[in-house]
Amino acid sequence: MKPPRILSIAGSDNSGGAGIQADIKTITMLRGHAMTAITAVTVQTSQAVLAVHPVPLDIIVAQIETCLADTGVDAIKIGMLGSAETAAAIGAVLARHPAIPVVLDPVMVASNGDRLADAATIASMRALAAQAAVITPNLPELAILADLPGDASEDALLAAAKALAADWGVFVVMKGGHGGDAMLTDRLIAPDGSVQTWADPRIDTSHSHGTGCTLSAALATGLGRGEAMADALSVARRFVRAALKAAPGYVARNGTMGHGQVRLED
Ligand code: PXL
Repeated sequence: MKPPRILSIAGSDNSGGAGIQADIKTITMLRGHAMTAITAVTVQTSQAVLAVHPVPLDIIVAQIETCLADTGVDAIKIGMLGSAETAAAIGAVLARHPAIPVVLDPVMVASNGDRLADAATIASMRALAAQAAVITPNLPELAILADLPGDASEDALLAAAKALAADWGVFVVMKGGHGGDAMLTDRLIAPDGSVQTWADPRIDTSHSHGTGCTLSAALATGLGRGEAMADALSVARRFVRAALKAAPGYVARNGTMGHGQVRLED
């Protein structure tokens, strides 16, 4: 079988740990063919996003359309959108390709704490979510999508995730990384409200820059290969955990994961 063709629509992280760069490494390590539509060029360090340079809308759309028309696309991962207009334009393209599974990572804040989406972009994410096969919010992102306060209980967040899954007809991966427990629990909520749970000891590292990008790119790669949602998520979680354990530690904190060192077959 040929490698699955995975299109990442996301922002560039010049530090190489997150965004498009994390996606290309992840898709490649999982034996997919990575293609890109860059929405914005960011300038960032492990500590801060210093600048965001949006890519013109027609160039974003042209990057997507050429991949679809030429190589072909088995699955799409969407990360940083950059603007509400970009989200709407991507939605219009996706509407013409309803058979391609879409993983939407509702990127709002970089792991160094800087914002990557304004209020209008977040509002337009909701419309895009209804076109996705699966969305992958962390706990703060889920609270914002569901209009809950930032200190909402995990029970309230789970109920909200079930409601979003039903309303939008999507799977919701409720990522537990921002929870405080020593056991990290990720949940997969199906549109019918059924829940599958994965729990593992939290990996003790401060180098978690790019975990969300990496998980969503890995999930897209599995879906593009034709794997069922739960199977693709299992592999994606293993990939993230292995890359976290392999983080090289170039900087004091919030450094890159070790994508290139992952050997899942070991
Ligand atoms: O992980 C969120 C994210 C998404 N996209 C880009 C990023 C980051 C975090 O740093 O840089 C481009």
